[in-house]
Amino acid sequence: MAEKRRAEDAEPITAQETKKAKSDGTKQDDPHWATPLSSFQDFEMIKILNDHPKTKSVFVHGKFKGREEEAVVILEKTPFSEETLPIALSGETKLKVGLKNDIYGNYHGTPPAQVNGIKVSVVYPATPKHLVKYSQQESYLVQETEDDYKNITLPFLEKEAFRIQWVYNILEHKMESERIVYEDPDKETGFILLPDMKWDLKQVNDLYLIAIVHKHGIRSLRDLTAKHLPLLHNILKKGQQAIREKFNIPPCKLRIYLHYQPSYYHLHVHFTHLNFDAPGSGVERAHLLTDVIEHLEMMTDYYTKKTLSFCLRENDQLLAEFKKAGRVPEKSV
Ligand code: M7G
Repeated sequence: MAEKRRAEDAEPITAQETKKAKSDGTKQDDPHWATPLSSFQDFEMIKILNDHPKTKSVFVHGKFKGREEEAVVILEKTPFSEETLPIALSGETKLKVGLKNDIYGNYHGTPPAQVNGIKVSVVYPATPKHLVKYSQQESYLVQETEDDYKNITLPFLEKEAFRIQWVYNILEHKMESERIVYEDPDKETGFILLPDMKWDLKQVNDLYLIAIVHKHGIRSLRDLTAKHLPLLHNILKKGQQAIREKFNIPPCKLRIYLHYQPSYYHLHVHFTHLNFDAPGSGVERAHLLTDVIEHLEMMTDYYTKKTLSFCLRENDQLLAEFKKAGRVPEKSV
């Protein structure tokens, strides 16, 4: 079963299904999971994978009644916005007193539904790799040399990477085309800029967009050389411009970076609001695009040669490969 799932991950299966669904427009050609959900009526929780009180989010593993495939559901409370505050601070919000002492009071508030929404992300069908990705696990810092990349990481990625059909769907305008903020269609230096799945667009405080390059075959930071500089400059300049025009956020309020390791090995750049502590924006994973550009300007094979550090988690198969090669100390306490 595990083998079968892995093969499905590597082999994009949804392209034909999406095309089929488009060609005659009939619902029955869609896989059942292609239809958006309207509630969690048939959802059965199996397990809480992870829970973050600080970000007020929870990751849940579950199933839909009568369906074989499993799902990961992510629930997250959203930040307040200036526009909705007047509703939250109106007579429509009911208050129940918890404590009242002199000038101090604590209440449990129940605001009206329109300001009480939560952000919901669903991965369905979720593969075993998604369950690992979203589970709480111990992390270990790994230092990947040029040789480690060639001998451990690259062979692993070639057979095990997450499938990136969702990326091709965006690039081919099959999915999310109405969400595109900016597109440069050039095959070499072009990209699509659109809201990241993690952003609900309700407020700009947690703005999160991604730029996905049109060019295929650039897996990650490791593949970048000076020949990609026009592409990177283009993403930086036009991405900043588009965000200023559309969301009125100046470049000095944006954190623009690449992940290493990414989850999806088709080059993309993250644009987040500087005030937003986005997951994955720490020094062990985020590489500022401006730094990347400067390093490549100084040395074309900088990212081929550089030892790169990143965290791997306990159940991550890549960690097992590093351990097998004797490149991570066994449980260092
Ligand atoms: P990453 O660095 O490869 O991995 O970033 P991460 O998910 O571990 O950060 C990929 C980015 O693409 C993430 O920020 C995801 O939230 C985002 N993303 C993933 N999917 C499957 C989608 C999608 O279907 N649509 C959009 N718009 N964004 C996605």
